[in-house]
Amino acid sequence: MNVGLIWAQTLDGVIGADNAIPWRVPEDMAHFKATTLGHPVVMGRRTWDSLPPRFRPLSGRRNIVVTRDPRWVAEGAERAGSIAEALELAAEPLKSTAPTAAWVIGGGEIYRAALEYATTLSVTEIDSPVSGDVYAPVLGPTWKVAEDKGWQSSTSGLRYRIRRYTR
Ligand code: VY7
Repeated sequence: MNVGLIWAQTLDGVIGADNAIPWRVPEDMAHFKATTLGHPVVMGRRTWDSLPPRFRPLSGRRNIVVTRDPRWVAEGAERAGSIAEALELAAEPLKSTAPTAAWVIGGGEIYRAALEYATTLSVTEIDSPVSGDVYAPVLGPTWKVAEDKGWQSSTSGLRYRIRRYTR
């Protein structure tokens, strides 16, 4: 099973502020949904909390939440005690065929722990210098840009570009 990480960041690497994404780029949300739909998604408990309740669990996807709290439960989510356990859960077939890919969707602590398992990254760069308190992981030199859709203009007025990395 391939493991991908998907995030959106400013050019400075900011991905979050006060447990939220500090910009609104609808085209990136659509890209996020199209990329992850039909695949298991792995997220940290804080990211689960950050989703507006009406969007939890993320529809059309197995939602696996990583937390050290053994008593944590939420409707529509499966709990895992570590990234490794989450990826084992994600790889086990619920339907007739095993999943080909899982997507790790955040946040900062989870991206740093999951990077060693990943072979694909989808990184949206937002050209807006907003400040924040959570950062994207630092990428080592083995990661190469495999696709770059170039700068695009959002209806929000912000410029963004979507890059896929592989190694
Ligand atoms: C997270 C939401 C947050 C706030 C309001 C609505 C990239 C993104 C993420 C995570 C963008 C989000 C949502 C959007 C997705 C909808 C449900 C509602 C869906 C990420 N590149 N971009 N993100 N939702 N990990 N990586 O906006 O979600 O998918 O069904």
